[in-house]
Amino acid sequence: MAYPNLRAFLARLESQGELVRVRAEVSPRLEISEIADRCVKGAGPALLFENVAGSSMPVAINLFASRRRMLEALEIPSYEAWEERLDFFLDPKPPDGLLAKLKALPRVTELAAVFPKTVRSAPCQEVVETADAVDLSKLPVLTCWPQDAGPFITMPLVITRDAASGKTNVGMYRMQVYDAKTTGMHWQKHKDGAGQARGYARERRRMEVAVAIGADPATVFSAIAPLPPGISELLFAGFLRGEPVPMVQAKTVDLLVPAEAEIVLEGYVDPGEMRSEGPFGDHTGFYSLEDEFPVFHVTAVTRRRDPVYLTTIVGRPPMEDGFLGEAVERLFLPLVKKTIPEIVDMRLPVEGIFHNLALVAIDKRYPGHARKTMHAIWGTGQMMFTKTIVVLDAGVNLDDPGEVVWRALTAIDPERDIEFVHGPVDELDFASRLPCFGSKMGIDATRKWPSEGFTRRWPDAIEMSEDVRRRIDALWPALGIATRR
Ligand SMILES: Cc1cc2nc3c(=O)[nH]c(=O)nc-3n(C[C@H](O)[C@H](O)[C@H](O)COP(=O)(O)O)c2cc1C
Ligand SMILES: [Mn+2]
Repeated sequence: MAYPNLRAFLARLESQGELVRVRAEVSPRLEISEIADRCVKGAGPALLFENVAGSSMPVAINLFASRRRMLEALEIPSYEAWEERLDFFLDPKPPDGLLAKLKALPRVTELAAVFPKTVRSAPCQEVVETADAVDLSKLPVLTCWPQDAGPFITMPLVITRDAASGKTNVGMYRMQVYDAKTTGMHWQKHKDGAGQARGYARERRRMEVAVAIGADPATVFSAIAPLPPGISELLFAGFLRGEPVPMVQAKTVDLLVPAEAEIVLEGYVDPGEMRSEGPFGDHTGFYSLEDEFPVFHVTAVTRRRDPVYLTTIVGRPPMEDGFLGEAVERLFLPLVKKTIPEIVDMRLPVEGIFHNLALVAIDKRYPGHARKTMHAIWGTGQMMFTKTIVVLDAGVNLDDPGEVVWRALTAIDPERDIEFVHGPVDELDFASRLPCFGSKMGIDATRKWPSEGFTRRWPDAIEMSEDVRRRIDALWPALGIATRR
């Protein structure tokens, strides 16, 4: 059974001792950040702040801030189990025999369940505020870091519709609160929300936007999933849930919003209007400096009677978004492997903040294969931003940074094995010579072949022989030697 909403997930975490309710009064200005940061860095619990200065709404944070809670949110026992489940759909083999056919049946009906369904009345519309009643200062929006330009809504599900195709997009783009009725809209130019806004700009039309804050965890997660444009996040959420996401018609804009959301902001973005956004303490661990971004005018707020405000903070890793990022990496790896089949494993170490470093292990089959892999990654969706790609031979444990450094650096002749390319880089990259455009580096750390011009002999890595190892294993207790490992 999928979580119907955010509060069901909170209840699950609480029943497992994974949630702490904070009753002391704290300020949404920096104080919640400091507590949440200590918690995530110290492998602490999810937090529900019940007494937030200046607001009657409780604040939920760090709900996804551990691997265990992330798996709980997605309702999968492990990332390996997910890969098996996905394989069934990506590589459907006709089941052999009646028993196998019957076993496959529930999985096939799972597919029918993914389409969002529309409902008529919804908890997210228990209270409807329009005109003068719209007041964003009632929300306990966090000011996250000392140099931030103001409070930022950090976990919004921004819902928009493509002017041409009519397809809905859901993306998580932070929103700086400017005043009671306006916010920034930080969709970066490579993202689907920005792409759809360009469509409205061409037609010189206002773009209706709805923003859900706090929903069932799979729906929240779907907003960060790097799906190709036109592939529905809500369909993906339905697939994750094994149940459709119930949607309801928004009150003042022609968009469907998650019926079980805590809070929904309705309004519009005028494609021509830009305003200074930031600085914002970002997931790079540095402040993203101010820049021009679109403005979101909020014309209505609908909400539950007693909404929970869901948020997160980003900053110097590890942070909550590192665990969300790991889930993206693990959930999408089976799909990446389908398009770049030589990839055996891939890791984006958390300090590499998603786009700075990808470690890739391949099953090398032909000369230049490592370089082909790099270019395939640079040509695939949001992986185009990857600043450094290290390609290694299969068999390396990518979870062990020591092993990766040893393997990669012994295998390279830098001038020969490093490839520089120019192209789009992440908008948050502050070191590139131009915003959004710079260079990227691929390191071919695979063993070099004669067919690649390497004619010297390549030595074996040192391993003790198995029979000696077994003999010493048997002898070990009698030797009276203590080692730490
Ligand atoms: C906590 C959090 C905050 C994010 N903030 C932004 C943001 O402000 N702007 C942005 O373009 N992407 C942001 N992202 C990343 C996008 O949500 C992500 O790239 C997503 O795939 C975009 O959806 P889209 O492909 O439909 O555009 C954020 C991700 C997380 C986890
Ligand atoms: Mn999208």
